[in-house]
Amino acid sequence: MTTASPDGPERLLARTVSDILASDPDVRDLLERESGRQRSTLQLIASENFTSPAVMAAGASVLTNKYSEGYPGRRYYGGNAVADEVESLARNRATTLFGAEHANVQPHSGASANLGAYMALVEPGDTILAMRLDQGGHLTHGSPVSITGKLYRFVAYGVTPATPDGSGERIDLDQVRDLAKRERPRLIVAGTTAYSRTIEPAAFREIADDVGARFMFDAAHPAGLIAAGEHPSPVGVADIVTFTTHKTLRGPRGGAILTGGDLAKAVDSAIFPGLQGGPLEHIIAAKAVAFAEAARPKFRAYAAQVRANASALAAALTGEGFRIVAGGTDNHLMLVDLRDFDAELTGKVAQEVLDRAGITCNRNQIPDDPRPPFVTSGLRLGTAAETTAGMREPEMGRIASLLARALRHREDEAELASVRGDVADLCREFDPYPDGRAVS
Ligand code: DSN
Repeated sequence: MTTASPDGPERLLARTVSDILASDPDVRDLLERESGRQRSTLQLIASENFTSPAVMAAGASVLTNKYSEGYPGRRYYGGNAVADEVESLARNRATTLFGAEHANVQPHSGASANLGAYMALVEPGDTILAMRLDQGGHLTHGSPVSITGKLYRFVAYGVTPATPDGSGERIDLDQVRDLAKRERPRLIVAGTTAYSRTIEPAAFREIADDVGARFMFDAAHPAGLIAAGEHPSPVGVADIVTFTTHKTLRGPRGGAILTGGDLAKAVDSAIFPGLQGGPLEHIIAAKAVAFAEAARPKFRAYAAQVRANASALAAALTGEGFRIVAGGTDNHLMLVDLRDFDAELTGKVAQEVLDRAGITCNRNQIPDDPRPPFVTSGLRLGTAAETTAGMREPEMGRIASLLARALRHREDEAELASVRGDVADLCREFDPYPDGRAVS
């Protein structure tokens, strides 16, 4: 016999989001449209993925109702017995997954995680050495338009020049070393948003040690690859590792920080009360689900396939006449230089054309791009999402040919409609939510 009322939480959890949102058809219809868009077009944005229904269910749970300022065992509100267990579970799963001593799972985003790491490691006005945004870095690595660029004195390194054989456009470690010796930063940051090659944490550690700097690794992009052993782990090498949970790691939208026990208190205080208020315990529950999923052997196979698919896509695009920055990819993403394919084609136009053809990606500056950031000469593509949907190497060839067809015939609406139809057929074969639970 059950004592739950028909509208109690148990009942709500048993229903689909669409059923529940019958009371708000405006929002229900928007969610259904977005679900349809994600499932009928190709998702090639390198920072996106399809979470499991279990991750989504935890993120849509009753924990959204709970205030839990503080940390497990030290909260400023009552009623946190369950929230404490949820957050402890997420922390334990994160430390086990990555082999870290301490995890803070409260950052609402990668940007919050990075700011928290800076607050734990340096003082306003201190010098930080990080990668230039237009060479593959991130806004929070000191862009003048980010609060990070206003609070700290950033000095930037970049990549080596492009070479015809593809051996260039690698992080310029000689430049990192020279700048570190000249500028004496308190902190060196490794980590990128648009870099297709492996980043060696040990090389940065050595430079940081030479100049007495701390070392932070922003693993937002490769976190899932690191968890699966498909990218060298910065854990135990860097003083602090920040990451997002929604990219290759395939969890809910959010951030996290890993560190040794020595910096645990500084990191925790930086996030709360330093930067944030109440943690999102529903999202923390979803992070816990994702950490457990990423610990399974199936996830290791997934991450290996993500990389194999990225290599296959890069090779197929090269065959279509595109230049791949840095000559290819070691990870889940690639930067496509459009100029060899068509000197007139900008990243902005390519992104818009591909949107019309049902291929979702983002324009991106390539290293030393002659065009401004809003226009660009490149596209960034990633394979994390469509690998989740089940695609493998043969589908990467189909994607490259669809993408090239759309861009070659970009003035021809009938041809774009035909590509869109072929994209929809491909997506029907590889539906990430085959039982229709995209919003539940
Ligand atoms: N917006 C993320 C990305 O696309 O890589 C970085 O914050």
